[in-house]
Parts: sequence; structure tokens; C-alpha cells
Amino acid sequence: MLKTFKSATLTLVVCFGSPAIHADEAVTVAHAWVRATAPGQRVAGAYLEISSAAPSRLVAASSPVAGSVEIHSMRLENGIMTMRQLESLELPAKQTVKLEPGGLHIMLLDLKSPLKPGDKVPLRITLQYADRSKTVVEVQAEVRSAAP
Ligand SMILES: [Cu+2]
Repeated sequence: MLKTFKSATLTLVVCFGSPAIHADEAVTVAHAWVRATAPGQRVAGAYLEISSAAPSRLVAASSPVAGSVEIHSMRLENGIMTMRQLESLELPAKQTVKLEPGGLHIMLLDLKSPLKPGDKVPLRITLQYADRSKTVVEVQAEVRSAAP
């Protein structure tokens, strides 16, 4: 099943597993963007807002432009911005969780080529529900030099 919403943000929702159980448990992803890379930079932060109708966890992300993708948190520790990899990110039901600069983000690592403003980066995000079933959400994130 493939649904396309055409707006400022392009969102593709692909459902795997048990549609009978999760048909009404929609996932919404909005404002997905990736920061453009500086020359020689091989990593980039990806940001978006995500909301799940049912309680779930963001457990994985991937992109064809990156060798690997991690979920990161960022916080100020002793005056230094420190990033930490998260195994998963809790998504309480019907709450919008914001991944944004200076906070939670998706980290694209080992980039295969530079990311220029205006490029579109496909992001594939995997959510896991309490019963361990999974949903994969595909998003086209726009590359930008600054937050929208
Ligand atoms: Cu990071």
C-alpha cells in the first residue's frame, strides 16, 4: 500500500505486517529536511516532526545517500554540545515529537556524495509498536542550508 501526500513535505507511507491491526494507526511525518554539507563533510543531520496514532518507538532509519544512519540526541554538557546515539526513540501516542537542530536528530553518516540545497534525500524510518510489529515510513527530505 502506497500513499502520497503532495505538499511542502512529500510523505510516503508503506505498511508492512498486519494492516488489520494497524490500519487505523497512522504515522505522520512533516517538515523533513537535511542540512546541506560543507565541502569535505561526510555527515549530515536530518530533522523532522513525527506523530504516531498508537504508542510506538522509532527504532531505525536508513537512506540510500548514507552508509549508515543513526538516531541521535544532543545536549549541552559542560559547555560542549555532545551527541549520543539512541537505540530507539519513544513516540507517545498522538504526540508530535520534533527532531530539530540542537536536539534529537537523525544522523546520516558516511555520505556517498555532497548534499546541496534543493536536493531531495529519501529517508526510510522504521517504527515498532508494543506488539513488536513494525511500520516503515518513507519520506523525501529537502536539503537546506538552514532550518526552514
Ligand atoms: Cu548526530
